[in-house]
Amino acid sequence: MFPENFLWGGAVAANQCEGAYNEDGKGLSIQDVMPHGIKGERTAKPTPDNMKLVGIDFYHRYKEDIRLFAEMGFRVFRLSIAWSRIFPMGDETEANEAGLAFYDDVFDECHKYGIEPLVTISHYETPLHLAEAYDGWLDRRMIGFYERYVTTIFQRYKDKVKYWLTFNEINSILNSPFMSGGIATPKEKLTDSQLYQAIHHEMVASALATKIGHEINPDFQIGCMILSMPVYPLSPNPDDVIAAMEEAHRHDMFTEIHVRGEYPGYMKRYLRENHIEVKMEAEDMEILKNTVDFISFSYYVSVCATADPKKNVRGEGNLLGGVPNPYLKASEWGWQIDPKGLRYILNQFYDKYRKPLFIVENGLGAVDQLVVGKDGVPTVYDDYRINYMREHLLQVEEAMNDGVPIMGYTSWGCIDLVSASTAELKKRYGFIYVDRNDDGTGTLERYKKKSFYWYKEVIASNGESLHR
Ligand code: BGP
Repeated sequence: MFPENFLWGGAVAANQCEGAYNEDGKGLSIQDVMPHGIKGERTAKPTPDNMKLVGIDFYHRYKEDIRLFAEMGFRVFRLSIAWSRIFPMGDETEANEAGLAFYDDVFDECHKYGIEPLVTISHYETPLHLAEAYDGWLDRRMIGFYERYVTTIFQRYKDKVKYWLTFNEINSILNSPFMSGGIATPKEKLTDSQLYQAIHHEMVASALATKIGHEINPDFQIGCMILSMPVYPLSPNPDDVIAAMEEAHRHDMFTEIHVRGEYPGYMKRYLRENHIEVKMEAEDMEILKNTVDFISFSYYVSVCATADPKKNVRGEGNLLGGVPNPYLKASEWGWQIDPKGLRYILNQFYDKYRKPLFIVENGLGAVDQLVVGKDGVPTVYDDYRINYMREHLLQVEEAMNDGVPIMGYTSWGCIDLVSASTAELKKRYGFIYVDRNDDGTGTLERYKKKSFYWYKEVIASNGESLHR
C-alpha cells in the first residue's frame, strides 16, 4: 500500500529540457559545449548539432507542460535550476534577475495546480566559465561560488520550494568528472588525489548548503542525490563478494558522509592505501556534520563485480557501468533491467542509514514510434514503458511492505528530453512525446502517450491500479 501522502510525479533537468541556452542573460554551461554527451569531444563553443541548445523548449512552453503534468495528477515535479541563468559566469557577485524571475514563474505555475517543486540545485550544468577558469570542483573557491548561488536561491524561493537536492548523482564524478564536477582537465590526466580533492570540495559544499538552507527556512527538506546501483557478486566465491562490497563502498561513501557527517573507515583506508592525498581544512569536519534530511537517488541498473580479472569486463549502463548480470535483459541502450534491484537498494539504504528515501529518477529510455491513435490524434503505444514502470513500482510497494519509508517517486524524463549520456532525443523516457528529432527537425508539439493515461490512473488510484 502506498501512503496517502506519497509524492507521485516526474523529473527533468534544466539543461536537458529548457533550451534557450543564451536567452535573458543566461551564461554558457558545460552542457552547451557537449554536443555528444559524455563520450564525445567537447567543442570550443556551442554548435548547432547540440540538441540541448533548444532542448524541448521548456523555457517557453513550461505552462503547457506543467498543465499536462497536472492532468496526470502530479503531486511533485522535480526540476533543476540552471546555475548559469542565475550566475552566468558563476563567480560574479550580482545575480541575474531575469533568471531568478523565470523560476519564480515556473514555481508559481506548479503551485497553481498544487504541485510541489523538488529542486536540484546543480544537475550537470556547472557554468562553463567555472570549468575553464577554475577547473571546476578541483578548486576550493568553488565552495564559495556555490555558497553564494545556494544562498541566493534559498532566500528567493524560501516560500515556494520546500524540497531541495544539493548535487545530482554526486557520485557520478567518479566516472564523469567534466559533466559531474565541471573539471576541465581530461579524465586520463586527472590523478586520484585531484579527483578525491574535488569530491571533498563538493561534500563540504553540499553540507554547507544544508546548513544555510536550514538557517533560512527550518522547514526545508534537504537531501543528497546518489546514483544508486546495487552491486551483486558475480558468483558466491568470497573473493567476488568482497569485490562487490568494495565496489559498493566507493559509492556508499557519498551517502555515508551526507548522513553521518564524517568519512567512513573504509574510505580512509582506500585513501591511505592508494596514497591519495586530500587537503582538508580544520573547519571542514565541522561543516560536514550538517547532515541531510533524506536520501534521494536514481535507479536504472544493477551490476555485478568479480575478483577474476578475466571476467571483469564492463558493460554499458548509466554513467557508471559494471560487469553484466547473466540473468537480466537489457534496454536498447544496453542498460540491464532489474526491478527487484530497486527493492534491494531501498532496503539497503534504509538498513544502513535509517533516513526517509525518495526515488527521484527511474524510467526506460526507448525508441518510440509516433502513430495515429484511435481518436485520430498522434500517440505512442508504449506498453514496454508501462511494463517497465509497473514492475518497478510493484517493487517499491514491496520495499514499503518491508518497512522502508519512501517519500515519493518521480519518474525520469516525464516528458521526452535530451539524454544526458548520449545527448540524443531519440532515447525517450516521457509520458509525453515531443516532436523533435536529432537532426533538429520537428514542430516541438506535445502528444500524450499511452503511458500518460496509465500513470494518471496509477496516481489517481494511489498505486492500486498496479495490481489490475
Ligand atoms: C541520470 C541523470 C539524468 C538522466 C538519466 C538518464 O544519470 O541524472 O540527467 O539523463 O540518467 O540517462 P540518459 O539521459 O543518459 O539516458
